[in-house]
Amino acid sequence: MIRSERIPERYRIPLETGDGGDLLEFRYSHGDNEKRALVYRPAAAKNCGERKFPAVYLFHGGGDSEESFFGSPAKSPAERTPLVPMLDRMIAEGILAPCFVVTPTYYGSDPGNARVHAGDAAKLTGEFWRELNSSLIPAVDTAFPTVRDRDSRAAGGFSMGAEATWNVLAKGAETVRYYLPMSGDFWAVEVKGGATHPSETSDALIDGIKKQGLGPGDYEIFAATGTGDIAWDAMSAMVNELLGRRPWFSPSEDGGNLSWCVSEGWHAYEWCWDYIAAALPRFFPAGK
Ligand code: FER
Repeated sequence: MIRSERIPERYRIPLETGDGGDLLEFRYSHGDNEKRALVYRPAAAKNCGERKFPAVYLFHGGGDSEESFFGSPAKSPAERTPLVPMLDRMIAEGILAPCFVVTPTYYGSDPGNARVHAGDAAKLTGEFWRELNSSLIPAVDTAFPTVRDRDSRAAGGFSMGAEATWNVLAKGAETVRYYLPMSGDFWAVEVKGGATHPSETSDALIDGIKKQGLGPGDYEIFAATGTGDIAWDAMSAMVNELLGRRPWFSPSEDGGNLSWCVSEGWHAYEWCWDYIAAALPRFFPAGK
């Protein structure tokens, strides 16, 4: 177990305009849906010649939107979340490799679009890996200088976005090596099945991994939540079960593929900054 640490206050302070990355609006199609995502482009990716960068995909929580992780690009940096300043500073300080961070939505773009959550959103989070792999990743790789390789991609999410993340690993992991589920378990068996059916939930994840022909060296997970989080019971039961499922999962402390990071936090993006700051440099250390 890794004890989560709060981000330093300086990570919340925007860099001087022009020194950091940009927050861009990005449009792509998925079937009949015209979709919108936000994209953080690291400063190093402007006029970068042939250089290519890793990409991190982050999925929002139930009822939220593609703007939940970053805030609106229409607002001033001071009115947004700390995520852009934090990424800028971690990259500038040589902690994190310059990388793109993409925040899509698993909700459709139709006008009557209901932002359902919890059990109703699980139909969407269970399927989003298809859109990620067939539409979003190809669109990002076409529009931006990203490395076209699963070793240079991470997928993570908060709450129902964590549910979407576990589904990418279980069903569509050919595109992604690194996983960052935050405050959410895998609802393969039922809602909060990590608590009610930890063994069957773990079986579903491992069966999915096996079906894809992947081995334990092909994926790495940084799972995180807080002891005061509504996902604590379900996620801790599930992760503790997974930690004993050798060889498919084993603790990173033993050189394995699963890190379990615990804070004192609750169910809010405010605690995700800490988890993201801890996880991303493990996936994409500076100088790699
Ligand atoms: C969880 C606890 C809560 C979880 C999701 C939620 C996927 C989401 C609740 C909501 O959208 O209202 O363990 O895991």
